[in-house]
Amino acid sequence: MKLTRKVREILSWYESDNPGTKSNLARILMTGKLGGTGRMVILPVDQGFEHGPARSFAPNPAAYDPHYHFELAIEAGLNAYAAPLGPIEAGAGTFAGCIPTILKVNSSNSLSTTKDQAITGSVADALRLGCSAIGFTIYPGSEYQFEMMEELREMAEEAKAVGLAVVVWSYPRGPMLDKVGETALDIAAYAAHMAALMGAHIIKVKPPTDAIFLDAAKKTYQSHPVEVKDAAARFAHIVKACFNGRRLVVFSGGEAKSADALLTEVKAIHAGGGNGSIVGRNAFQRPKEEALKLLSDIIDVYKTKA
Ligand code: FBP
Repeated sequence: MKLTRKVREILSWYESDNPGTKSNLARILMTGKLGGTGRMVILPVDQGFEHGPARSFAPNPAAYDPHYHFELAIEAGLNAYAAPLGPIEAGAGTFAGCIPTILKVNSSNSLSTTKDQAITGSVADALRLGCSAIGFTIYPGSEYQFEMMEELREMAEEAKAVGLAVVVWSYPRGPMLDKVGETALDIAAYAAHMAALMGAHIIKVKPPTDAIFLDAAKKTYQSHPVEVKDAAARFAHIVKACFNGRRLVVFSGGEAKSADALLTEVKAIHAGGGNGSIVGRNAFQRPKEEALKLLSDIIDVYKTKA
């Protein structure tokens, strides 16, 4: 396979990585309908852990079957499918080599009263299952943030040593952050930047709102304003926080919403220079045909020239 100039440029940003990790990044970037463009759409399905099975899959019962998600990601022409150990194992044989997979190696659940994550997969699992990357969540702001960051440091070192890529979900939450704070622009940029600082190849954050949360940051945002009311400018600010665009950054789809609302957000990500979307509930909670249409519309947005 010949890599496009865009993908070669992206790979050149990862100056320290070995050929294995670069090949796995290339695999993700060259797969699917957006292959070669530098943009990505990824299907993440770890909501069974995060929210429980009924909240996740009852709206579209076909999604209780782990094979369903592999098929959805492949049929939609996505770049990759991310999930915890069990679901990846459940389709690993049937779908070997069909789509790059990202093994989510830590998870939280709704029965916990603390903002922490358990390690639920390993680098050895990722290799055994033919995954291209490990996926790891940190909660900047949590009482356990430093433990999570130290776990990420260890697992990222191990993953990179054996040629895997590292995808970091950076989700601010914890005692000092209320709901507004969790997705405020300054906090989202801070979370994205910390993932970059920790050596993530691909950074995943939630779309930022127009709020500025930290008092300490407000003065700077006043003297160096960002057009916070313009969604594309907010996404561009996050891209800047990811080493001025030298790290890939994708944005989550969030709770189920209308196709129009999601597409409006995707257009802003595209205009702001984000690398794409990681859309879970908005994909697998819709009937398959509807999901395929929505994913195809999202892909079409990313295919247009920015
Ligand atoms: P969605 O597109 O369904 O929001 O998925 C993205 C994701 O990061 C999942 O990987 C994760 O399970 C979920 O969001 C967590 O959502 P929340 O933090 O809102 O509970």
